[in-house]
Amino acid sequence: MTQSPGPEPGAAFLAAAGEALAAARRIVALTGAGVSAESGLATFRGPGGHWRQHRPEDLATPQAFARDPLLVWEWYAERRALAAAAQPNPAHLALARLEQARHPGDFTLVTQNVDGLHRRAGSTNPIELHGSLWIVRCTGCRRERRDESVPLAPLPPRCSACGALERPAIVWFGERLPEEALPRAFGAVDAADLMLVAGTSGLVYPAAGLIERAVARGAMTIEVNPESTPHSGAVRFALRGAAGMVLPRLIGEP
Ligand code: BV8
Ligand code: ZN
Repeated sequence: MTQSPGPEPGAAFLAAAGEALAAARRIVALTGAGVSAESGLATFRGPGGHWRQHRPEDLATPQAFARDPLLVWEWYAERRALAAAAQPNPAHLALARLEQARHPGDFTLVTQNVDGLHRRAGSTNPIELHGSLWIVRCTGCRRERRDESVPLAPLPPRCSACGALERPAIVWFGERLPEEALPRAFGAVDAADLMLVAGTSGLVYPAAGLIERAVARGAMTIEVNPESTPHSGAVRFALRGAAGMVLPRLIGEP
């Protein structure tokens, strides 16, 4: 266990983590809501986070949607509007540049975020474990379509093919992750010699299990977070700081 002592990682500690990153052959990165915080989007569990104002079971479960689809859609419509107005920040851009500097296949980005900011920053093929704000799925015929309109109208949307209610293609609590996403993510962790974890509390499973797997395999692990998490004691480098500040420096940008 190695941790930076202060509120920001010391230069030597950051440089050592940067050297480990530069020396890695295959990298997997896992991100959470914290990497979008500097774009102005709320996290879930922190101060001002979504779960400080709403109970997850009222908004992010299939039961909540069955009970009150309009309420759930209004919450997602608001988040779509905020995400559309937000811009990728230096953390997103650093991860996109890290991918560009590597051979295809030697870098995999796995995200729990649904806001689409990694793609907008230039990451080509992020594994979106919890789905996307920009895809809607029919609850009847299961057809999925990309819809980036803001505002989305009318609410709640209905399927033009079968007339059933559409829902956000987001993974709610108690739901299975998208087929392929989890095996792809675990495959990337198993192939990686370094895992970079940024902006996640590491509390939600199975995503958090990816961190545990990398640690168990003995991979080099770097966590970037202003706060400590349940994984901070297990990773090799726990870098305390904002992702938008730490990630660009970690990849060697001034
Ligand atoms: C399933 C919907 C099975 C979305 C979300 C094992 C143990 C215990 C429980 C479980 C377990 N396995 C499964 C469970 C149950 C449950 C779970 O994990 N519960 C936990 C909370 C106890 N998991 C599930 O239900 C999953 N499904 O297991 O299905 C199954 C099998 C067969 C058949 C059917 C089913 C589904 C999980 C998906 C949940 N969906 N929300 C939405 O609208 O977005 S979870 C929600 O949390 C978000 O999606 C988010 O992506 C995710 C993770 O949160 P974070 O991204 O980490 O955000 P958080 O606010 O927590 O933390 C932010 C961090 O950023 C903080 O650490 C902060 O310090 C840091 N930060 C702040 N600023 C910055 C920063 N870092 C860097 N820079 C900054 N500037
Ligand atoms: Zn349909």
